[in-house]
Amino acid sequence: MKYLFAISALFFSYNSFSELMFAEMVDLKSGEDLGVIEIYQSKYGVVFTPHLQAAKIHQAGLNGFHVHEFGSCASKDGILGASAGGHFDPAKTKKHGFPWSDDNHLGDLPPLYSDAHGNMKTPVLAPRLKLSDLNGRSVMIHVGGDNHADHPHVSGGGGERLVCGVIKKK
Ligand SMILES: [Cu+2]
Ligand SMILES: [Zn+2]
Repeated sequence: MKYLFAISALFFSYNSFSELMFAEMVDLKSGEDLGVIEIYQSKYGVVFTPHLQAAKIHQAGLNGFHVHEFGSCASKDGILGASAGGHFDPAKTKKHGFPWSDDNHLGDLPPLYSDAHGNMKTPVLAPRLKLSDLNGRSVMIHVGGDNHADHPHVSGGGGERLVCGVIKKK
């Protein structure tokens, strides 16, 4: 609820865009609300703007960030956030890579930057995505960075699922 005001303010600042989406992001371990990621279509692709305060995560630096296939953040088989499925991959490439290359998961995004206080505020751009791809999917933030390859570890070497939100229409 406390983010409603921020979302409305953002909506008005971006009102030249026909559509705005957002995800309310939850710490998968504690269930705590960490803020919103606001999502809009720019001329150059989809922009994800985080407004997150994740101090309890205590990790400055980059965190892997992806669109996952399903619009659920629930646990499954004892794994936090597993109901979100894998990285969104409509072309069935089964390959992890860069947000701007053509032969990998469409859901591969640039990582989100967190400062020493757990603030995530820096927007990222996904040039291949369209807003219409995102209805009913989720966004996931992982422990640690992302090397945008499947080597030496699959899916960019990202750690466990840390923060998740279902993408919704404003
Ligand atoms: Cu992910
Ligand atoms: Zn991927």
